[in-house]
Amino acid sequence: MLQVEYLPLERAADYMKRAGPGLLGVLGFPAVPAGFPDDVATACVAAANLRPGGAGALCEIWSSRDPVGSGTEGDIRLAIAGDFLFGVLSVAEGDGGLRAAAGRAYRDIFALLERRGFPHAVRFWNYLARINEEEGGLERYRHFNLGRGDAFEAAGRCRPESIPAACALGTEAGDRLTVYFVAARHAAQPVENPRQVSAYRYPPEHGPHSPTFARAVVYPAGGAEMLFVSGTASIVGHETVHAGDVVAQTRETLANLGAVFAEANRVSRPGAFAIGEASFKVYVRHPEDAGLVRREVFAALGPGADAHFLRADICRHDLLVEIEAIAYADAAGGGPAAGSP
Ligand code: 3EB
Repeated sequence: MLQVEYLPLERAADYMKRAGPGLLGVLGFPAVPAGFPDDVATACVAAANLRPGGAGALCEIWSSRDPVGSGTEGDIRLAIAGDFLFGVLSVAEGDGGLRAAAGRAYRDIFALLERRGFPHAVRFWNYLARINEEEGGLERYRHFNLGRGDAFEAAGRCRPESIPAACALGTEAGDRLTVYFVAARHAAQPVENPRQVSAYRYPPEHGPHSPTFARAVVYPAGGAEMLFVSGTASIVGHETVHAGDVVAQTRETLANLGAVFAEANRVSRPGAFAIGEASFKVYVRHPEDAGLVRREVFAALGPGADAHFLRADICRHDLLVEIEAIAYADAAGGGPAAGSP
């Protein structure tokens, strides 16, 4: 079993001490606390924390109650615990450009997963600079899709049942491609959204290679399943809806999340995943929209929702907001208690 916690920087260092040897990885938006042990996989992602009234970073901390082994292979920092392999890679794009960098990154990751015996990709997070800028007549997100697609095809990973959950966001600085991921020993169950065309079947108007991700993935770990929900946006069918209206986009996104949770419960078991008990990262394109987005999110998910807000570019220029989620199955005992590593 994996746990994830989202904490402001000033609380993350404390949490890290309590997590002790069970720590797998730490992501900092945009910074991680000093003093992490060397064997913990970390990366900083240039996305500002939109916590109201507070500057400071948001830290995403992955831990496990299972014994953790860690290592480095090439550009990949990895940690293994129980059924799961957690990995982080952050590379300069280099002269070959984004398509080549994405292709290399994913080929290296897939080779690692096969070698280490965790062949099932569950969830990828992708962060790249200037995601909506054009290079050579093609948007950089679309270059990224080409490179990622090259690697999925080379690895024979394009069957719908082996496509992982994912997100792809634009960062504020640098020319680095940062990818972190969860892979597993056993196959996961992909979940699609009946309100949306599967992303891997988007028509060519959205780019020369469709994005390789499932709307969500359920990892079937006995009575302790986890649900990884991909970045979810204001898309119905395959088209953006409510261009220019951040409130309507947020509501549509929440409706899509509701549909994904319903579908996850249909493919696993009734009531397994409760949206109100999930954890969320909310990406907002324009920082001045953060207040409106917060209001909609807490109105829909409840005032106590575990939702964290970051400034990032979304992978279509007309999308203003994107939300991802993680949930634990509501098994006997209710999953891990908040704050206990
Ligand atoms: C969408 O639904 C919005 O390229 O990995 C969401 C989640 C989006 C993942 C990806 C893109 C990705 O198409 C964008």
